[in-house]
Amino acid sequence: MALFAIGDVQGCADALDRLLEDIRFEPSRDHVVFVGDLVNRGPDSVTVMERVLALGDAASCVLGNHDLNTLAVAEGMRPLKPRDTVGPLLASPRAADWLSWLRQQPLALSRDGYVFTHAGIHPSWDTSTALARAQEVQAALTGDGYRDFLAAMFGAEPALWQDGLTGMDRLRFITNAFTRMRYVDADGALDLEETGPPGSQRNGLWPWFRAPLRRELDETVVFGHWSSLGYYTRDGVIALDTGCVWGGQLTAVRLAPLPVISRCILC
Ligand SMILES: [Mn+2]
Repeated sequence: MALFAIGDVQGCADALDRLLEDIRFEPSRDHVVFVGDLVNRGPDSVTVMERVLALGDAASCVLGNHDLNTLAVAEGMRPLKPRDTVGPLLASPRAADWLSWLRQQPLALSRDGYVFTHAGIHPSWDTSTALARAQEVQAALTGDGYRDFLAAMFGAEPALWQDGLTGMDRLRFITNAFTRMRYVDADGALDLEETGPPGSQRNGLWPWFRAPLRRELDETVVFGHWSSLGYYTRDGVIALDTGCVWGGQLTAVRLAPLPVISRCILC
């Protein structure tokens, strides 16, 4: 059995098909974890959802910001913007199945010495704390009040984590850390404005995985979301968003059996 992770697909169904073929993915034997943003911005989110759900138990997924946004659009909490390409997905007779499946997915999961999230693990959290925080949001998303959560999920505040945060402030910080984070300041406050590669950011900001206060983790963090960072394998992380939807590549890594091997497909 091989364990793979695949970066941000964002509706790039052709690249996904070719990459699964290229790595000789065999659902009866292998497992793949998608690091979020399965849908939106790319040409064919419908086929991506069909492919991923057809993999059944052979695939896992963590939620990205575009997946959450799609859930919010479906519930009428957000408008479909000109750059959003999930219109056909939302209009499909199968939309309810796909949206229900997305809503059941976690913000973080741990497997075989790796922890998978869309944007990362907040540098002040260890893995077990992070998984517990992710579970708080998953409970809100899968519970009866999920529409209230989706309505109040958007926003950049609070930027700073405090254990005493409650209600939507708490859930919004957790959601932003797992799905939107790139840079933090010396106190771990999220900066959700800077999107460029490391070195391009304002003074006083660090990539979350190089933050001064970062806890050392036993697990390697596998994440996506940061296309300007690209494929990156230092500092106890493996970053996988190589900008498929922007004309870059879709990347897979084989995490087990070791050693880690990466494959990319041009989009
Ligand atoms: Mn993203």
